[in-house]
Amino acid sequence: MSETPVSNVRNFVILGHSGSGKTTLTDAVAFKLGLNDRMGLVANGTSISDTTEEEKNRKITLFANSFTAMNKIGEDEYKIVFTDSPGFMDFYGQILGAARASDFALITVDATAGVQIGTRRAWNACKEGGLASVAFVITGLDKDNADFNKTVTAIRDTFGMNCVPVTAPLGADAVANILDTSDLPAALQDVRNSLAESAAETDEALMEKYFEQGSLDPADIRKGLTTGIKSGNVHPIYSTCPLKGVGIKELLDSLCRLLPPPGARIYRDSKDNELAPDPAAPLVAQVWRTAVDPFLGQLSYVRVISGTLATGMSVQNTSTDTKESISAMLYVVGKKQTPVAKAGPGDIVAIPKFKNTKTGNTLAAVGSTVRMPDLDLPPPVMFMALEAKTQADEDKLSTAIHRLLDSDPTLHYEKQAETKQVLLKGLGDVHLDVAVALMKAQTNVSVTLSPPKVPYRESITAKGEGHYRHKKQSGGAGQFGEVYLRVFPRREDEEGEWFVDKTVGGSIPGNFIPAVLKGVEEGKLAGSVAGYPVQNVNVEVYDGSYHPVDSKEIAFKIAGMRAFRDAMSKAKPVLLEPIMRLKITIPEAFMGAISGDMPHKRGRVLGMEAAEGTQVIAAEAPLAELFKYAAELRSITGGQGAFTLDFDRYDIVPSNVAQKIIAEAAKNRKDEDED
Ligand SMILES: Nc1nc2c(ncn2[C@@H]2O[C@H](COP(=O)(O)OP(=O)(O)OP(=O)(O)O)[C@@H](O)[C@H]2O)c(=O)[nH]1
Ligand SMILES: [Mg+2]
Repeated sequence: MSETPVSNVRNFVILGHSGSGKTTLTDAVAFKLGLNDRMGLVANGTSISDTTEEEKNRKITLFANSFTAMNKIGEDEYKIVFTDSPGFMDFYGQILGAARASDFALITVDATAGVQIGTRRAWNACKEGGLASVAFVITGLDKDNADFNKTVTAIRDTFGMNCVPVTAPLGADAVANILDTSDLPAALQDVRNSLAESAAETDEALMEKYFEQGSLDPADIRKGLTTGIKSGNVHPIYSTCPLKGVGIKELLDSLCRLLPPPGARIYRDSKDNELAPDPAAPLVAQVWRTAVDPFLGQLSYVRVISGTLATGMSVQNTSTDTKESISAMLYVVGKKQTPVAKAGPGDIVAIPKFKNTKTGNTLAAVGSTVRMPDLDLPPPVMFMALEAKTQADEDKLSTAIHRLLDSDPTLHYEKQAETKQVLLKGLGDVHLDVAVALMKAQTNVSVTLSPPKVPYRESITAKGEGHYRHKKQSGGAGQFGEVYLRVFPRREDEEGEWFVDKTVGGSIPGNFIPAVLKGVEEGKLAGSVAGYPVQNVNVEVYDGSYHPVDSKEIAFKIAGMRAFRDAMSKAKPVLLEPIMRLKITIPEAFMGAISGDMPHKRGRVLGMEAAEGTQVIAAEAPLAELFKYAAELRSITGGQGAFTLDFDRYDIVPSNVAQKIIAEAAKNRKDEDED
């Protein structure tokens, strides 16, 4: 591929609701630009973007893929760098990575479905990700019930009147470029007028001209639109039928003419310094996705922001402060890999075999300390307990998990000390299912997922006194220790020691107090209601007795533990459970269903707020009821809902629920004893 000046590079990401035709558009663009001989199709598994088994089986995109090809317009050559992204919320991490790597976004809108929640989410991802230039692509215009005008109206109603069609359907199988078509049908004249108006609004001189002439010529309209698109004040709308390849060349040519090259989007480093899109500047590039290729192993997708990457050079990973070498750079199209010698601003290349580089890391010139801001990834909302199927799987589990986590920073892994379980956390049930499938494919490790145990706690609601006298006479040396103590509730924010020695007159000699403390600590860990750790208690040891010969540490430890358990049982003990805060974003129509569902989860709605056509419900509910919420929300809303989950506090488990947990714990203890 010839070297293209940065001003002729167009780098965009395709975002949108799931099933709105992003991948079909990607395939149509790739085919039009000559990346393959036949157009790939999602439906029959030949798409150039949905290439993994997981994607082919599910017929949805799970990973963002970038492609590079040339577009010729007359004598001019443009380099098109385009990235397909998933629509499914579980893979939002991929969407954010792709948005970071792109200069502008195309948001697909299906001509039969109109603006959907994924459309708004894509818009928000652009706003939050610093992508000012956004265009809409209407897809599926060949479908029954497709309605171009209605879809344009929906886009304008939602995202503003400055969304204006630049191409429009012309009969069944053609698209007209509104600016360039000389004999525009009367029905599209109005559309052209609104284009002229939008262009005029971007510049005072143009506005004056527009008022004087009553219109603007195409060159002026183009100039105005480019200014407006760059600043995010104008959003072009394109018409396409990706499946039939209609409107694709018109789209591409218009993107080359109207949309901004690298540099219009201003990238700043973590210290807020602007980075110049200059191939001669010091290198700054960011890894926005890590894949595991079956043949090449780890493959890092890198966007060059400033400077030039070249095969063979060394770079500094300024995030991990290590050096890496660029052994090769590739353009990947399905199984086909084309080596690339140089990559400049706006380019995206896949680099194999990095040693210490993960998604989000910055690559810079050796000796540099420049870092790009981290990706602002969503916290996990779905937790499952993970278990290796066999010992052989267990042995390789840690490798498998590391490989997985390195490639997907929205996946998390946690060894829960309290429940002794290993938790896999992610953005939804499909996310975790795919992770399990990837572990099998990448490392041949089989695991099962099951609902995790809840890390319950125990506490007390009243004062209680406890006593234990430990006396053991076995042959020669005996054991003796006696402890009196009281427990009382401790506030979450209380300061000062929770364990206090209030004995007087040496009833328990000072050197045995640490042993009593150890016993109480063990008692706290072991719990008294259902075997869960005790929190928020104060303990005062106030009396006891000892024996000059038989008293020893072990005796006071046992006495401390038993006295604590005795006191707990008299202090109205309770079981505590984690309460989570939810922020649920849904279309208005599901308000009733979602808020009505909360009481069934022992939860409650705390508030509601309208936000750009969607509703945000703030609620709280116990963690125990939320393990399947990602899947439930999807089934209630048909995939139109999203939520976040944050730990809020521990709260008392209602007694009817607690009974069951206590009975379950007693049964488990019995089973363990019998084993
Ligand atoms: N009739 C018709 N069908 C289309 C068109 N574009 C896409 N489709 C079909 O719609 C379905 C979904 O298309 P995709 O391209 O996979 O949609 P996507 O946005 O990539 O979906 P996700 O990756 O799941 O987010 C496929 O079966 C396509 O064949 C179109 O222009 N016309
Ligand atoms: Mg797709």
